[in-house]
Amino acid sequence: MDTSLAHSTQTSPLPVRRAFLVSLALPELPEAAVEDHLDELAALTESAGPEVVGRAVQRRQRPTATTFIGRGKATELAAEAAADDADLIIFDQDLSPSQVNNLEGIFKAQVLDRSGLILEIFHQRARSREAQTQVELAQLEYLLPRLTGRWEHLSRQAGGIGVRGGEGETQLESDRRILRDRIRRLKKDLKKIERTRRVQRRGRQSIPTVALAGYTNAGKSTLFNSLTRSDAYVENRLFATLDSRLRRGAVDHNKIVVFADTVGFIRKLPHHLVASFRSTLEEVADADLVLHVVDRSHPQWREQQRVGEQVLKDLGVEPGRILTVFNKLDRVPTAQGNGHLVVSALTGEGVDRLRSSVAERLGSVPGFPSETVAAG
Ligand SMILES: Nc1nc2c(ncn2[C@@H]2O[C@H](COP(=O)(O)OP(=O)(O)OP(=O)(O)O)[C@@H](O)[C@H]2O)c(=O)[nH]1
Ligand SMILES: [Mg+2]
Repeated sequence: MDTSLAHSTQTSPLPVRRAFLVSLALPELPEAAVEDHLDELAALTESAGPEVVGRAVQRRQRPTATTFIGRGKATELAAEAAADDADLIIFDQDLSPSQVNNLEGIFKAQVLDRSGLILEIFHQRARSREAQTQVELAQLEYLLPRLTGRWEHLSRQAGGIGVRGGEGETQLESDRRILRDRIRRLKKDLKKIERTRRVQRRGRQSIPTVALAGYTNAGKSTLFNSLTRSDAYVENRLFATLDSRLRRGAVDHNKIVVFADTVGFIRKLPHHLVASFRSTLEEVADADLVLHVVDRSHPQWREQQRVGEQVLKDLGVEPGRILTVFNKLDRVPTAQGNGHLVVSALTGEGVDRLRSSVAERLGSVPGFPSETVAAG
């Protein structure tokens, strides 16, 4: 079975995968929230490449241990998905390895859960060595408990290092050992990368850092470009940015700061990813000021703002270091800022006022320098 989810390109004419989305709605979740979350799952799916051809919701008191949504419902949805010609079934919740196995048996198609999908997107987007190492680590940690006899060629994939241990070590045991060795190696590599990053951070200690953080697709990179007059990658897809990117910019009276563009947040970010992206997220945790960018035009902006606030809290960023910025005001011109800063990163409206607010907030940071920075 081909498991690649990436968009087919001219050089590799793979057909676009056809995805059928399934969500289990527990009684406490309101109807509207279920649909909103499925909308987000659809956006995630399309960000990974596949086309969404159908979606279904199952309401239950609680999931079942074997098939998550119940065997009867699974059988019914398998027929629906087959009628839609779906070759990929994506669940909005996380599944246990045995649930995935059982569901693949019923659907006769690849089954992916929410964490698996997000990991796939990160895998596609990772460019720098740091991001690639972080994503591979998260993927392997996710894969380890899911190894069943199905991944029989792992030792060959690992390039022959997978010589079986001793007499009687099964293929599965040797595969697990290969994974564990690789995980150990990646963790060591990451430690090294983290150390380098810390040294670099210490080197620029005299210049305050302003990190842009917030929900994925909120417009962080667009705002970063506007603030630093640069050209970071912007795209209307989830998780366009994985690497933090640093650049100097002037905020007021030629006072300069380092702006940091960072990876986006999302509801229920897989914990393996959070753990392995620690060094990237340290850019946010250590910043003198965090601009929490919220897409005010998004129907779920309130929930996205809450998620952002929670992640920032988990990272140890105190409210006193956060400046909330409502973005995309060009799309909701009547929206009220309620005391927050409102901008349009796209048109540049409000960005000058934002610069002054940043300068004001940083006024008390020791050594806030006043240097001339070349424009352009
Ligand atoms: N209308 C409008 N669109 C905007 C604005 N700011 C950003 N966008 C669009 O929103 C989409 C996402 O922008 P990005 O800057 O890539 O968002 P991001 O927060 O960096 O996203 P990730 O890196 O994926 O987390 C792009 O299509 C932008 O053009 C804005 O002020 N108004
Ligand atoms: Mg971005």
